[in-house]
Amino acid sequence: MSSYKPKKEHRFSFGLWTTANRGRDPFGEETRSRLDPITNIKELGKRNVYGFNFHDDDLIPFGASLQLRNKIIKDTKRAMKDYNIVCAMATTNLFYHRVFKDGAFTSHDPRVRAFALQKVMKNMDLGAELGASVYVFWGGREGTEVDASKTPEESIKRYRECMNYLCAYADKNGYDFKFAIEPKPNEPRGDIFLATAGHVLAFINTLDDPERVGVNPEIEHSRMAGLNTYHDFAQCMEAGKLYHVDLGAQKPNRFDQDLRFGSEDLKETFFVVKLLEDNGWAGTRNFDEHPYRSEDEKGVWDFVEGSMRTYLILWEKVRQFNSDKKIQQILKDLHNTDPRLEGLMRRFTPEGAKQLQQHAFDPMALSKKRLPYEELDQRTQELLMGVI
Ligand code: GLT
Ligand code: MN
Ligand code: MN
Repeated sequence: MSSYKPKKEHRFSFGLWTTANRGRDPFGEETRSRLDPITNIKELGKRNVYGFNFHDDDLIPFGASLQLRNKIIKDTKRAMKDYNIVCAMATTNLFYHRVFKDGAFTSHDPRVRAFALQKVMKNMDLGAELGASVYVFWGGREGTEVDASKTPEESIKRYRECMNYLCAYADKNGYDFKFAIEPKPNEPRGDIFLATAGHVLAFINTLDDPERVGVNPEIEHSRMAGLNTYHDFAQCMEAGKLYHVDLGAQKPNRFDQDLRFGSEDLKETFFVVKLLEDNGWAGTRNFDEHPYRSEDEKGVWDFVEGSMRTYLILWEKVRQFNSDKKIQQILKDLHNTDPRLEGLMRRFTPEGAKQLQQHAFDPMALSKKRLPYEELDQRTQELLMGVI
């Protein structure tokens, strides 16, 4: 571990769109040349990346002939075998083509919604063929700029109808991948429906098959909403709904920056890694981020290697945190126990409630317990800064 070299067993993965990102932004053209998907898969495999993710259009150009489609699928399978890399996750591009300019699942036009379903079903077939274990739904265009144009209630109903339809389709075909809905507050739409992990968690419970569906939280998207990513990921996990993760970095409350993992928010990122590793995360350690626009083609691979290296360093820091005597002693002292009161609180009984109502508390004495958070946080900081 101490060499911080990625291995296949670390289960790192990247979206093909991350490395193939050409640096285009709303104010400027591409700064890098096209990276074809087969070379992309090979280069990732060579660097001990375990898996790749793809949108239908990342692999097979929109509107490609059947002949071209079949050739690309054949080449993809060959590259996967030769470079020992799996297809970890599949998803659908329901945001790029102008047909989706006012949404896919939440478009007013039933023909657009039907086209979106057709596009998803087609790519689900391919995802299953390539062995993906997760299918992601990121509704980037599902939103509004003009609130008079759509009611959120109606849009959410349409969203639900499509998700129910696709769950049934996967079921009927015996596809065992999990579905993971990815929240984002805004960008490209002014406001996107299912804006945060909390929205998605609530939505899932209203679906016909809530078991199949979970959340794909993304560090950058939580931070765009000014939220604590660690808490977002943890609530999904506690609910048994963390089905996939998108790792990257982001300055809070700004445009979607998609920065390299760990480059902006080290302490929060450390706690995300700690959450995943302490709880035996079995999914992929997946990066969804972009190389800087100022990078050239070589820099793309520096970005890939840097992301994995940072993860492995933070993982090492997690081990150090978990075995640091001072930190562990502070944590132990914080967690005092009171078996009698804990027993009374575990479950309501009329008898227990009576006892609790009669219990004599001394709030002033309780408030005197020391909470040495200055020391705890300083120690954590020093550990992260590498001086202990
Ligand atoms: C897009 C978006 C990501 C999503 C991808 C899946 S595509 O780049 O910014 O957060 O995860 O559709
Ligand atoms: Mn994103
Ligand atoms: Mn993402």
